[in-house]
Amino acid sequence: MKAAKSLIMVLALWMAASCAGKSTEKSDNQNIVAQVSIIFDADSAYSFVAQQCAFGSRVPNSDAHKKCGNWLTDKLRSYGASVTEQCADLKAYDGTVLHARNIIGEFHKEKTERVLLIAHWDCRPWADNDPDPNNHNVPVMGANDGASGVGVLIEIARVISTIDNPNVGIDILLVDAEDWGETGGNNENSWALGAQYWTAHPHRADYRRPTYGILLDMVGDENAAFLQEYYSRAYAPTVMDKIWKAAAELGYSNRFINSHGGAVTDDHVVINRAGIPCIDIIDQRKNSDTGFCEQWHTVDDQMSHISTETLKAVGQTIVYALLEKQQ
Ligand code: AHN
Ligand code: ZN
Repeated sequence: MKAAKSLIMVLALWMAASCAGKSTEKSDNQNIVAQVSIIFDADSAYSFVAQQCAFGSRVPNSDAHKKCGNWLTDKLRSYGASVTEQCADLKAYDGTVLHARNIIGEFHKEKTERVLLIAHWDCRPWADNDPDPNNHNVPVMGANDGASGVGVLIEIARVISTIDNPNVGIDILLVDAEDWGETGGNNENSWALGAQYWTAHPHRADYRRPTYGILLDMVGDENAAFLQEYYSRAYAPTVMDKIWKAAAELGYSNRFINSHGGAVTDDHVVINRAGIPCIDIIDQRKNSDTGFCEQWHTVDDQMSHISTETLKAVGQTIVYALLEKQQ
């Protein structure tokens, strides 16, 4: 019953979004505001975060990593994406060879207008920001740092599977080997190895470059604060304005804050340098030493800090931005 009802809602929404001549863009978008809460199921997103954690820490070369990668691929396929697994042996800064796997799910390949949605699915091998030095070699669970963004994107994949003819095509890029980087110092290239590989080696020869990109990183914490990250503002101000405006229209200005954040070395920098304007929706804290939440790169990055409300704010904002009439 619930499924039938939400299908009708999606159809109504899609008709509203495509009947430009019959009503104003404004009322179409108000209609969408009313509907996104039904379409994006935050409990489902939460369960996708939990399911990744249930494999254990998804550190490259581990059994949990392999199993979770298989699960992500299967999930995207089950929602109708055309999935490519891009495998590569990547050398980390400490010499370790990472058997990395980028997972790309493409929806509606025929559409020329495309949006790229990105999250990293690997976990950091060391909780080197933990207050207890005994934990510095323990792998991070990454409920927030990794699994949260991926969970939101798998739920968005489920949403897309319910829509017949969206006005944009969506590419979901789950990048590997983001978090094996060198803390401190200036070894910027030690991070985001999977994204670096993908920009240097398109996953298929005739891959059409998307119009813009949105990276989700640490989007699940109960006290999340999405400040306007520096590189995102510099490279992709139009995308940033679109997303912050969408959040405001949905009533999420408490999470998507109109305030400038710091510069974060992350997958989006690599993607911007490859010519795709891309923002990073990332939880930044002005009053913390690291610039991130307290649990960042500690053994306490666990499901207990993940909030359905935060996942909902992020997921609904993105779905809204994808559905709204292009301006
Ligand atoms: C640095 O700490 C240099 N960048 C943060 C990128 C990151 C790590 N995101 C999640 N984990
Ligand atoms: Zn990290």
